[in-house]
Amino acid sequence: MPKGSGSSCSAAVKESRSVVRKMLARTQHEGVGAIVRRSIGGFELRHFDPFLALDEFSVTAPAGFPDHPHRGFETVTYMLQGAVRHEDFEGHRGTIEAGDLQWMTAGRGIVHSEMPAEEGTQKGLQLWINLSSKHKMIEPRYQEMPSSDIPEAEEDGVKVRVIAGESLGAKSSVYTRTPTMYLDFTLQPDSYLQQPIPSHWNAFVYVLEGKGVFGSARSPPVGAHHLLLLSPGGDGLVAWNKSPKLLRFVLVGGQPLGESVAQLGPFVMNTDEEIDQTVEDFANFMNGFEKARHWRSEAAEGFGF
Ligand code: FJE
Ligand code: FE
Repeated sequence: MPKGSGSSCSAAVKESRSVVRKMLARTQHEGVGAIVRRSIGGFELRHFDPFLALDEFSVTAPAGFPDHPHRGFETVTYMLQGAVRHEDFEGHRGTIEAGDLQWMTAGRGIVHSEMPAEEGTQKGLQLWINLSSKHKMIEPRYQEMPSSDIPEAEEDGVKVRVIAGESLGAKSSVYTRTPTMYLDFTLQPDSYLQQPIPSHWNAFVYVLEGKGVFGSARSPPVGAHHLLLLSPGGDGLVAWNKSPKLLRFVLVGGQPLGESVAQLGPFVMNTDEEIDQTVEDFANFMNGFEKARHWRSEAAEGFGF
């Protein structure tokens, strides 16, 4: 166990969860010319309830994610570098810049484009969170937060940006329809962290930068682009930066839904029949996709689609 008790804000973890699976996210093509490192949602790990996908994306114009639909879940886009311009079929639009968050509840249907807004390479994380059967067809909703509105806390060489949930006394105002925590940690060399996690939640770490030791002081250091699935049980996570460089990782946890998952690309429902219905709704501009009939994004028009 780590030495010292920290200050009043840092809650002690009695028994850390351990790492039960480690996966390197390899690059693949997605959208149009975009590159993603998909860790959850790929062939090796279809889902990790309630999480459907985790993409570390990298896009340079003219590549991007032009007009496409979503139904039945939420997409959480957290920018690390550059900016992404989004437009949807209801006229909602904006730019997600480095450090900004877009929490999009697609619900019954969103059609949108997500394209580079700047020169150079735009990087970020996109997490897909499933919605329970009773929330899959809710009205679409956005929660958007510029970087300056994301709560931060710092203590003993550990900095956290709280995307969702609570850490080191800082709390996010994002409403998570499926109960979720999402924390962006930066650890100075020779620092360590204790973070409580609700005991029945599934939780994972994704390393962005540097090397970290997770779960047990004796476990081997893990570098960037690795996904670590944490064991069930325990009351949280202990992590160390034993390297001479900064360590940055996200810790994400969520309450499992325990429901069946039927997925066809960006449509995620509970049954094959509901997927068939969704394909029909999208093709016929019904049940939430009405506005898709006459809509093209400006980004797509620019390409002559
Ligand atoms: C897409 C399915 C998709 N990963 N990471 C089909 F999911 C997407 C898509 C994305 C995406 C977007 C961003 Cl900003 C980041 C992502 C998949 O948009 F474009 C198609 N055609
Ligand atoms: Fe999308």
